[in-house]
Amino acid sequence: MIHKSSFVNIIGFPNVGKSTLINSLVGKKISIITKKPQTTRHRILGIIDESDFQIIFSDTPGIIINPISPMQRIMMQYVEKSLEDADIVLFMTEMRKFHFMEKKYFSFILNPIQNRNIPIIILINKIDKIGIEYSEKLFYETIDYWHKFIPNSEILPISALKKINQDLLMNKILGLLSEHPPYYPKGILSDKSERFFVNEIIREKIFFFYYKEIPYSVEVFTEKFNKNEIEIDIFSSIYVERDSQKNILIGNNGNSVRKLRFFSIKEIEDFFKKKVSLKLDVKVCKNWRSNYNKLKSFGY
Ligand SMILES: Nc1nc2c(ncn2[C@@H]2O[C@H](COP(=O)(O)OP(=O)(O)OP(=O)(O)O)[C@@H](O)[C@H]2O)c(=O)[nH]1
Ligand SMILES: [Mg+2]
Repeated sequence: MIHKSSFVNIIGFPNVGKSTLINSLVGKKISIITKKPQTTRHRILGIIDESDFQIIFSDTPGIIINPISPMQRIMMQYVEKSLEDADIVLFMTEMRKFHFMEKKYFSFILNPIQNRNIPIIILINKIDKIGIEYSEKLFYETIDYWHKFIPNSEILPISALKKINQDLLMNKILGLLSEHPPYYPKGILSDKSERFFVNEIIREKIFFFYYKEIPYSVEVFTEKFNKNEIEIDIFSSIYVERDSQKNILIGNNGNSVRKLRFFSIKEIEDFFKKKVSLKLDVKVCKNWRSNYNKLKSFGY
């Protein structure tokens, strides 16, 4: 039997819907989603397989043109690596007016892949917004822009949220897979650990409940994850950069962190399908985003 396997890497600017798509493709929420840009900080693999194929999807952080902090630089290394090892690139974008999107930005994306002549599918996401937030005219302008900018590329309008054209996308990907034995043991959903998913679920709730720079100043690190037949006992530390942020996170009489804990437990239970007991501790780790050693210890 011929077996096919390929790395299908999702790349794009922040907030276009990359994580929403990978979750929808693998059928489980392995990557957190928020309304705010720069939510995803890691490269996260989502793997699906059948007896005769295995597709390794990669979610990646949104492209930052001028990364400033060491953390942002590491995030962009994940994107670069993902461009290097892709067998197929899904470049995701949205309908927009193009005055910000200077062409020079795209050499970052196109150079590594065009040299290797690998297929790129341009996904125009959020087409469910046509007629609501975006005009049909803008939709056709967007298609036209990409046709002119990357001639011969495949362009597919989709909605990751509403699963519009997902079957079409899957069929295109299946048609492009290369003959190769499976890269990972069959049945593995992701390369990430159980602790990683806990960290991310808590981080998603922080994005939801806190404002401004707080979610960006936070890192979650799960110190303890003990699972038995019935329940999981978890202890996670939440690191912020300053004392003032710690106070905000905890809130008056601990009200804010209690709410965070409550909603985190709900989702962690849903993810692992087990009862969860969760202890949270808020700590200050000054300027962790700028400290390579700290970043390394957090798994970057
Ligand atoms: N209307 C609509 N909204 C969408 C669609 N796909 C994603 N979104 C929304 O867009 C926002 C960003 O989605 P994400 O999946 O987190 O985007 P991302 O590209 O992973 O963002 P970063 O990780 O920050 O780079 C969320 O509010 C999603 O609900 C879609 O097809 N239609
Ligand atoms: Mg994301």
